[in-house]
Amino acid sequence: MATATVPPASPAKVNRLGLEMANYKGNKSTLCAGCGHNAISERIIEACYEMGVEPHRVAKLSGIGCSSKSPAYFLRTAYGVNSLHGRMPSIATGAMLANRNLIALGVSGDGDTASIGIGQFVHLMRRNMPLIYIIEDNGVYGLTKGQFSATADIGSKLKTGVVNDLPPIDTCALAIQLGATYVARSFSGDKRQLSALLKGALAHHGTCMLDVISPCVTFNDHEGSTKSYSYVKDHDEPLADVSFVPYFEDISVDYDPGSTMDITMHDGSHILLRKLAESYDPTNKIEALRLLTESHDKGEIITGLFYVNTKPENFLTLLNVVDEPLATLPESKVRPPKEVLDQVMQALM
Ligand SMILES: Cc1ncc(C[n+]2csc(CCOP(=O)(O)OP(=O)(O)O)c2C)c(N)n1
Ligand code: SF4
Ligand SMILES: [Mg+2]
Repeated sequence: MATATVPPASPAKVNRLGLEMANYKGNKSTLCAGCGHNAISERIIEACYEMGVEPHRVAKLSGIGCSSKSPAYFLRTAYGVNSLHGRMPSIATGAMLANRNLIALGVSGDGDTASIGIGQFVHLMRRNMPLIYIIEDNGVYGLTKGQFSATADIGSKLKTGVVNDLPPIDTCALAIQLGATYVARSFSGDKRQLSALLKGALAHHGTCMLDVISPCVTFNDHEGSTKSYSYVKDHDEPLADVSFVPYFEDISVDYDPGSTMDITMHDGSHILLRKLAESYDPTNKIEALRLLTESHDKGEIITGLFYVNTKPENFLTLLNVVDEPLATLPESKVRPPKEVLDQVMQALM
């Protein structure tokens, strides 16, 4: 009897660590189909795979909201804390102080960040803690059925017809003003730009703040909304074409230095910014704030890398935090000897 020959399965593609894309995935998403947050999870999976990030070194940190649920849908084998509403910055700070070898990946929402969590957010931004802080920004509280958040634009309309009459908080302008050292805005529907910005963030050793406009298909994707897919597509003004070349690949792209800016990141990777509007300089804080104010007044949604500064020391270096995780330090290093305690007691008597 003739037997059919089965062709051998082609080997799965692997990254520089020998891991497959599947190693970077998470649980099946329970978010609405078409939610922008799902697309952001996909970009995180790809960016970590392509950069060869070790999943067990990542700490996924979030608050409360549909956005804050999304770390369950990527990097299954990473650490994860889905914390309290608006409190992700404290949990992230504690995790990084306890183990500076971790790669902190914080995911928040516009409500989680700009409403209940604004106090925590502003203090995190002034510390230059090594952390990637992603705001999945849909202008509403998706999880609690679509009330306006503090990033909703003036004049934006809810499905019920309610119009927002308060000015939005621009989280990028706030982060730049406060001291974050890598600040960008992107759109969940722009695969290329978001991917490059995420990889740049993975190469940066300070506070990265990425505001990603991420439409809520259930509560904020209708006519009159300024965070719907169609509105963002019509008003998106990319500041530059962003490319990323990791340190482990040759920078063999041909580019004209007159129209392209090359930024070398902490790990030796490069971010290439092509066709910068009026020779925009993303290392100039004042220019970044001016650009954001002007584009907001014009009603544009400007996207791209607004500000980067690789010079300031990060919080862990500033505090002289030891290289080893605190949990693995021997007792001899963490416990003062009896004589020292006796001396303290004596001094108090
Ligand atoms: C202390 C506290 N206050 C209020 C809530 C209710 N609540 C849950 S999620 C949420 C807002 C979430 O909005 P956002 O962060 O924008 O996330 P999205 O669901 O839009 O992704 C609120 C107000 C809560 N869980 N805890
Ligand atoms: S309610 Fe909105 S934010 Fe929440 S999962 Fe659905 S589409 Fe996404
Ligand atoms: Mg939201």
